[in-house]
Order: sequence, then structure tokens, then C-alpha cells
Amino acid sequence: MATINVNNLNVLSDLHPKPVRTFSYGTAGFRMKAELLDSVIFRAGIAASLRSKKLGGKVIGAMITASHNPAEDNGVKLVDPMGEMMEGSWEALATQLANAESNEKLLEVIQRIVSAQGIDLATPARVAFARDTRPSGESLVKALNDGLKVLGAKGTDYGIMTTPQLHYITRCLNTEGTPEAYGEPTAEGYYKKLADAFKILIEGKATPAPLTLDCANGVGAPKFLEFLPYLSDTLPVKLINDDINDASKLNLNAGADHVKSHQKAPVGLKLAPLERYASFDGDADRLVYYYADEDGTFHLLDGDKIASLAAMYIVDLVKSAGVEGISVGVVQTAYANGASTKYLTETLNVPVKFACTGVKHLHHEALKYDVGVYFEANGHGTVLFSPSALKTIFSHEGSNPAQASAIRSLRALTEVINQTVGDAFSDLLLVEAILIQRQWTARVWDQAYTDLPNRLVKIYVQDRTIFDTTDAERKLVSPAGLQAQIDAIVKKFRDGRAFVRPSGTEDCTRLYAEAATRGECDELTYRIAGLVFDQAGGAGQRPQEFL
Ligand code: 16G
Ligand code: MG
Repeated sequence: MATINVNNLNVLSDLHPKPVRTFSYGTAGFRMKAELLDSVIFRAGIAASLRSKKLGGKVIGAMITASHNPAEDNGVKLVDPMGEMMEGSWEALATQLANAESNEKLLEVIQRIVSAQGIDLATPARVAFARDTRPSGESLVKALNDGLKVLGAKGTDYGIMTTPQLHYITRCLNTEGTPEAYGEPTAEGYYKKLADAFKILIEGKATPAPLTLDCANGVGAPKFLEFLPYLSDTLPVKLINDDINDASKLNLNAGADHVKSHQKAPVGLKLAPLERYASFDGDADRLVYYYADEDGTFHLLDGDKIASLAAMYIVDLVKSAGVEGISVGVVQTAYANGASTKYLTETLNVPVKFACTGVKHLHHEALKYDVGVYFEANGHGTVLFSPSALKTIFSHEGSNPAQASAIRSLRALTEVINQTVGDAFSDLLLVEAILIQRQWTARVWDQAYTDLPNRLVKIYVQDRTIFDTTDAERKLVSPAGLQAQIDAIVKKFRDGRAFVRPSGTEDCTRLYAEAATRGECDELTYRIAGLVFDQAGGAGQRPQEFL
């Protein structure tokens, strides 16, 4: 049995000293100010190596990004072999590695993991990694590489990529040469796979009006430019906020998170009536659409609208294809607009399940359907096809031309959709393909249902850990009694719904509220924000009324 080279560990670890601070692998991996991350990323390299050894040498992915956060932040997320987020129990192990206070303690944690997980250190380890456009990425890659050297893992640097591209690559590497082969493990392989499937989906249809695409001045910009030639003029796209040379612009008043939270166009964009716009976030795993109507009113087409469009289309295709026994379901979070849930369940007759915030929770639930559509309202989501659904789709030919064509589209759909994780490129092609097939404008798409007016606000409290939720975060179990008081207020508002949950990524609690009208929604939000502030140790200024 191989042993750990302690001298090697000490020398490498001394290059990446741990600051006095506690780290935690949260919903988005490790994420914070880049200047604090050196030791964290070094140790994430050790975590990835151990995970790979544990899984018999399968490739683990490591993505260095802080998504929609400002340019001075960075982070790292580890990816399991099939391209999914790393298994929950390993988040705690990665956290222990990050928090070991000395080289000796680090060695102890590694040894403890090796023995508890039954890891054979002689097993080779492989890690594929990439980073977004943040300037801090380059030096953090060095820290990661040093981390990989501790246990002799083989690292492959994929350079600058979007987060979903790295997830794709990880799955491809682990399935190469098997019946589940996912594709060529290169950016080119990814572009070709998506573009070829897209072209099948839009065959014979007119080219749409141009789409204006806000790239948040992030990695989506150079990568989408690289991708465009593969689409061979089938989709006219104009990029804006595509400046990655001035790092300070990253996510600044631009991108999917900004557009969704502020419900307005990104910086530098004046909306022309009824034209179609979309925004990526900083690492291109989120997508939202929007448009303005004739009088300039802003309309957001968020993750709920994308999920509803996708579900509508898939249900229709499955029916037209004449294939039996494929269940379609949707997974949402508590943030999903109530009108979307109503549309899905009552108009489309599609079952909807709720999961806790965070992609891994939704992903997990979606695996329970043959075709599981999952989206967070913030624009992160995808569609998963079960092995049995894939078998059905690829073994039927259809008994008439209409059925054959629907099956051909279903097959292309399984290829255009990145099934590892939410992917803004892939989701954009999905939306565009549906709009082109139907010859729909953004407004026609929007008319499926009307969102209930809603608000999402932060409430600062002294200690957010006193908040605990149940029922997919829709109800508080602590502080005791608070939920009953919230319920009593909500009851007074037409179509009222509200919930409070502690943030997994920021030191605050979040309140989401919706009601029949803007005025009622604002009143509801203000009253509950005040209640929580007063009853649960509010910090700073008491929430203000919306004026
Ligand atoms: C992370 C999650 C995102 C979630 C958000 C919630 C992933 C890849 N990202 O960004 O899905 O919506 O956290 O943040 O899972 P919060 O807990 O601060 O509200
Ligand atoms: Mg992101």
C-alpha cells in the first residue's frame, strides 16, 4: 500500500499557507475574495485527488470561477465523474481539508479520509480543470496544480472555459469508449454536438430575427464567439457586454443575475420594442430572456418561463412521437412564480416537485422522471433524460412521417441539451429551437401565463443560523412560532405566498413574496420583512417600505 510523501506535502503546503479563517464548501463550492483562496484551492486539489482515487481513478473536474460575483471574488467547485456536482458527503471532507490549521493537521485529515473511505493511495488520480476569465484565475491554477502534486494526481488544464463546458468534458472523459460515451472531450466536440443537434431541430424553418446577447463581460463572450461559426448562420446573434479585457466590468450591472434581480436591462442596452434579448451570467451556466413591449414595459422570461416552454414542447413531442410510457415532470424551487406552477400543473398537466435551492437538489429530484425538466427561477437549469427514456427514443422509428419527425426532434433534443448541469449555451439553443419551430416571438412565448408580481429581498439578522426550514424551504421550523405569524399575514393577501430562508452564499436571510397585484405584493413583503427583523434579531436598518 502506497503512503503519503510527508516531506512533499510539507514543502507544497508551505507554499500555500492557510490564513486564520474558517472555510466552508457551500452551495456554490468554496467562494470568496480571491486573495483568501490560495490555500483553499491548493487543498481542493487534494480533495479532488482523493475523490478520484476513491472512485477508482475516474476523472474529477475542478472549475475555478465565482459565477455572477464581482471580479475580485473567485471560487472552486468540484465535479463528479458524470459531470454532476460533487456528492454532498464529500463537501464536508473538502471543508475539513480546507480548515486544517497546520501541515500536521492537514496530513491527519488526509489520513483520516483515506482510512474512512477505504482509499487505496496506489490508485491513480486524474483531475480536469478550467477557469473563467477572472485575473486571479491564473495564480489559483498554480495553487490547484500544487495540490494535485501532493498525492501525485494527473491534472489536465483545459484553460479558459465556461463552467458547463468543464462539466461536459468531465463526463466525456469518463465515458469515452463506453456505450454511454457522451461526446468528444474537447471544446470543439462540445460545439459540434450542440450545433449539429440544433440544426436538426430547426430544419426547414425560417431564420429568426437577431438575438441580442448580454455576456456579463465574462467567459461566455469569447466562448460564444468561438461557438458561432459552428452554427453556420442559422442563428443571428449580436453580442454585447463582451469585454473581458477590463476585468472590473465582469458582472457589473450586467448579466443574468443583474437582470433577474433588478428586473431591468443590463448596462449599455436600450431595448427596442418587441425585440428579443438574453443574458448569461459570469460563467455561462445561467440564462434569462427579456423584451420590452410597445410602451417600453420590461418583461422578464426567467428560468420558470424557460422550464414552462421546454415542458410544453417536450410533452407535445412525446405525444406526436407516439412513444408510450415516457413520464415528463418538472422540478422547481420555492422561488418559482406561483403562476408558472399553476400553468405547469393545470394547463400542461405536468407533475411538479419542489426541491431545496441549489442545483444539486433539483438535479437529484429530476432524475426521478423519464424526462425531468429542472430550472431555478434565476435561469439555471436543464433537462435530464433517463436511460430508459433514451432507449425508447432511440429504438422507435415511428409509424408515419409525423411520428418519425417528432422522434428525430426528440433525439436531437437529447443532444442539444447539456445533461450534466444547467448550461446557458445549450439552454439558449433549446429556447431558440422551440421559438423557431413554432415561429414564436418572445411575446408569444410570454403569453403562456402571467407572472404574479413578486419581490425578493434580503433581511440582515445577527445570526442567520437560527433559521431552519422544512418542506423544500417553504416553511420555517425555527425560530419557533415565526412561521405561524408569517402565515397569518400571508392569508390576508390575494394569491399571497411568502417564505423566508437563510442564504447559503451570503450572510443574510432571504424573503420571497408574491401576491395578486404589485401594491399587495409590496405591502406583503414589507410587513413580513419587518416581522422577521423584529422577531429574529434584525441587524442594521429595519427594512424600509417600498416607495
Ligand atoms: C448558488 C447555486 C444556485 C442557487 C444560489 C442560491 C449552484 C450551481 N448554484 O449560486 O443554484 O440559486 O446559490 O444562493 O448550485 P442563496 O442560498 O444565497 O440564496
Ligand atoms: Mg453561474
